[in-house]
Amino acid sequence: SDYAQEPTRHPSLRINAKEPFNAEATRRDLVASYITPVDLFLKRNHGPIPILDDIASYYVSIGGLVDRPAKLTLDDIKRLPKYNVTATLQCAGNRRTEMSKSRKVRGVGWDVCALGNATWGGAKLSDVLQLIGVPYHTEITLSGGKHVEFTSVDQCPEEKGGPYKASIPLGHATNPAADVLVAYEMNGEVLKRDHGYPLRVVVPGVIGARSVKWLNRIDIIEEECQGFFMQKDYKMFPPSVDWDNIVWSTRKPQMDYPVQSAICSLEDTNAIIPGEVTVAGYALSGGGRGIERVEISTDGGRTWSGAVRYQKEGVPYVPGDVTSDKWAWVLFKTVIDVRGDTEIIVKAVDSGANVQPESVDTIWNLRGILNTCWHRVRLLTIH
Ligand code: MTE
Ligand code: MO
Repeated sequence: SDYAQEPTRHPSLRINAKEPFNAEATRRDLVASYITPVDLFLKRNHGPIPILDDIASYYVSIGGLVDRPAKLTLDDIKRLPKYNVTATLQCAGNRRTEMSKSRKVRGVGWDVCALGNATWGGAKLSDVLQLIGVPYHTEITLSGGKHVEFTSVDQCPEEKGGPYKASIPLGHATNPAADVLVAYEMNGEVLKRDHGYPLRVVVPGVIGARSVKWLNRIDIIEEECQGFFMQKDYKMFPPSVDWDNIVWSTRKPQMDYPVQSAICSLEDTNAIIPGEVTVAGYALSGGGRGIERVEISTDGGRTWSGAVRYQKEGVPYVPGDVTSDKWAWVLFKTVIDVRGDTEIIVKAVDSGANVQPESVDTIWNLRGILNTCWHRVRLLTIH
């Protein structure tokens, strides 16, 4: 079968779909470290994992509306200045299972761990584009190019139109401060096959779907990418739109993700002995917005208390500070004293003062993306 040569994976992963392989870490594993080990990192695929081990003949074609089309080998990319960017990659489908409980949605079910935080090593896309004659901060080229399309080698099922593709606006791609990478390393090691070996794009602050793995082509194009995952998926619709009245063209492809947080030290329902309970998890927002507050409530959202946030253990997290990783999640931790049955709620506020919505119903959408409602877990006390 097409899936006869899949890589081996860590046995502790929670597998949500086997072929294509889609898996997430357990909650406790996910927040055990600020940097997610590669083995435990979200694996999100739409087809079999390609094998690209003939590096001598591998190259990325750069073309479209450019004067100097090029073929860049892995060495060409490695000769550009190398950057290490710590960025969280979150799938737009994170927490879909919970959304589906409110009203059924279509798509692979995910618990709260469809994300991971890694240090990606590679060249900046802005430098790659400069190499072929597109200067920094270009929103439109003389030949009318406005978007940068990434095409992969992996073959998605036929109805989803062949190789996986996505695009981002040219202004985003040519902004060196946006830290968009053509990456060849993950956590200081050569990128693993599951995560896009030999080259993948990493678009920090944007839903994972735009970070194309197993890069084959980069094209400057006039209109945004017309691929399935840009035009017929990963768009955010209001709750009134369902499969019988959807008009895909009425919405733009989703880019930034909204503010998000989840508790990972506890499952949805937990039997506990009364006493101190650790409430720990992650919070993040899109577009490079930091996390201003993480708040916990044990009275249904009437009152809230702040949780300690950190990235590096022992270093206070200050959103916007040059020492914090602007594209990365923050972890939080607090200890509460539990006397009887309790519901614990977490919500985060980002540096744009955006807050997670209280109820899933207000953000329900037919594809079950961007579930960012308050995250709740229940403690049932055993006496
Ligand atoms: N790139 C290719 N070529 N094929 C894919 O199926 N999935 C996308 C993105 N890039 C995908 C892809 C989606 S939806 C997500 S969330 C991320 O890759 C997941 O990256 P990861 O598996 O490295 O965590
Ligand atoms: Mo995704």
